[in-house]
Amino acid sequence: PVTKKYENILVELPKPGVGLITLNRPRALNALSTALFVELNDALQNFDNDDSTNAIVLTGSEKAFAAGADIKEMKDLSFSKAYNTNFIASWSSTIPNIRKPIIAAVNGHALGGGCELALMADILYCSSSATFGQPEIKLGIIPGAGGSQRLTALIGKSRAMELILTGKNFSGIEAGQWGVAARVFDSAEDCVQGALETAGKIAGMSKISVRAAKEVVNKSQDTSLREGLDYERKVFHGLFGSQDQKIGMSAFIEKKKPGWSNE
Ligand code: CO8
Repeated sequence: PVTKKYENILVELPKPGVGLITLNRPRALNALSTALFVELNDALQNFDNDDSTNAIVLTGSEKAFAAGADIKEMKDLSFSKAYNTNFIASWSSTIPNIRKPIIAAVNGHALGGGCELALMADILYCSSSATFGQPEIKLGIIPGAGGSQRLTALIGKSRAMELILTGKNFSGIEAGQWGVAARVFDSAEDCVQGALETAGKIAGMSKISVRAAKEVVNKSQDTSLREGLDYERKVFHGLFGSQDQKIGMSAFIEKKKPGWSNE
């Protein structure tokens, strides 16, 4: 079942079509241990394979979304072990391959790997009191799960350099101003509710067009404009082979609510 019991995360189905994953290692401020990531990836893959789920919300607690990779676990790691086991790669390669939309609802600390995890989501919501940052430099390392790439693409080189070279944090309000967060809420509760509402709206769309939309927007992140436009048009053409295109357009003309077939 998608809502199986885990040690470090909670998994729920709070409304039709919406999966909710709550990081739940409160004593370590949701530090991302290997065990936590194995569970998170398992839960995400289960939702991705589940016919009744169409969108996923990922959140933490009011105090911490996640305070980074588990420093206690990394402290004695050697270069050869990190290199030979490709440390972090398997943790952070699952999320970008999840095909259903993931909305991160970020409250409290989202630091290091926690910030990077939030940046892997498709839509990021936060509360004004959230604290983002890439403090790795203070530990003698650098971001290792996309912070130097995704954050730089979002906020520009100069701001990203300043943050990554000094390890200073940025606020939820700045995240909104800089385009890191799509929406900024006054409280943690509103943030999670807002994310669930948006996920509910997405869950009411055709699964096929939701998948296609996520795929083409993501394509824009690592391709040229020309290739991206060609890709978008191919996928757009392909959707005229779906039943849901006929259902959606007929429902509009007949002024009815579409009853998607997801085919
Ligand atoms: N790892 C392990 N334990 C942690 C971590 C962490 N990242 N963060 C907090 N904890 C633990 C503390 O050790 C403490 O445990 P204990 O009670 O046993 O001493 C408990 O959580 C509570 O923490 P604090 O007492 O420090 O709580 P405060 O409210 O005083 O401070 C802070 C909160 C500011 C968030 C502080 O805990 C802090 O600075 N944490 C570390 C933040 C950090 O440096 N994060 C980056 C880690 S490196 C990293 O993420 C590399 C990225 C690799 C990619 C990851 C894959 C996605």
